[in-house]
Amino acid sequence: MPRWEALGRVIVGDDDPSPRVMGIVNVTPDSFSDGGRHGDVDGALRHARRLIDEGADLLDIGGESTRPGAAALPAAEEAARVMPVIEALVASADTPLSIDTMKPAVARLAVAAGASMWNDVTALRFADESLATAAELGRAVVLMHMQGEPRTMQDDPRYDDVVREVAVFLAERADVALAAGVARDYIWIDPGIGFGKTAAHNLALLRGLRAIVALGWPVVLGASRKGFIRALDPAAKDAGDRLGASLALALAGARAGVAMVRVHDVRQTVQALNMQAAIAGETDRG
Ligand code: HH2
Repeated sequence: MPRWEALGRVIVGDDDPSPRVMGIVNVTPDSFSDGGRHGDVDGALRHARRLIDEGADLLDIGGESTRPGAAALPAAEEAARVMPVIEALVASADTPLSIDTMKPAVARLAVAAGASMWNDVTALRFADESLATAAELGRAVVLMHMQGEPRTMQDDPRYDDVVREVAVFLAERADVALAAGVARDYIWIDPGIGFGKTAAHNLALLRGLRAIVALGWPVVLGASRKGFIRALDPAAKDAGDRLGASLALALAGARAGVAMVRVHDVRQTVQALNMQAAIAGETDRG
């Protein structure tokens, strides 16, 4: 297993088998109710600080929604949303930051301001210069699987064997990143729950998660509040109603050996992971 430290914290490579918790901070106009750009930045900062207090090991800052049907956003506008938040957090907190963007220009600005990780849902396929930029930036990079593109990915996703196809894709993208000059210790993979997948595909991937972990790269699992939870609980129309399933998903990820879970509900996730670890006797935290 690789080893990765960010801002002096060991994120991968220590003895703790529990996954690290990545808290989600969305800086999109509709993500904080007070509206307006300034309100968004203040709201995002308040939210980020709360997630740090709740025990987030890393924060994932995103300015572009990847929800099915979401409109594309120019890089300058995306940067204008996320950069004030990143700059303020770098100046005031010592929690490592990840930039959730598919655009190399935004990743470049975020890393220059102090971000430790580039989380790219396109696995460095969005722009011709993505691979070279990741190598040049010399930071951790998350390579996520997605079938199709965000606008249309949920139209009719198809696989013969979703676990095998996602594993082959991720192994290939990790090799491509290595060949482009990204350091071995910086490569992360992510099965991309909900990205061009039906509920059955997502469940098959969760069942087969050990095969993704067995590829040997640290795995991020992002399943928190995802839409497929409605396949089990159609009444959970509101994403905030999906906490129970989100915790079950994080615990399943931990049992399969993922290195990080990307979640909205940091406090509850930390509590659930600590309890599972205490029961397993992995920790004296209990
Ligand atoms: N999911 C979303 C965004 N970024 N990154 C990784 N690595 N893995 C994921 O599963 C992942 C991700 C989903 O984004 P969106 O639907 O915009 O909502 P939110 O950011 O609130 O999760």
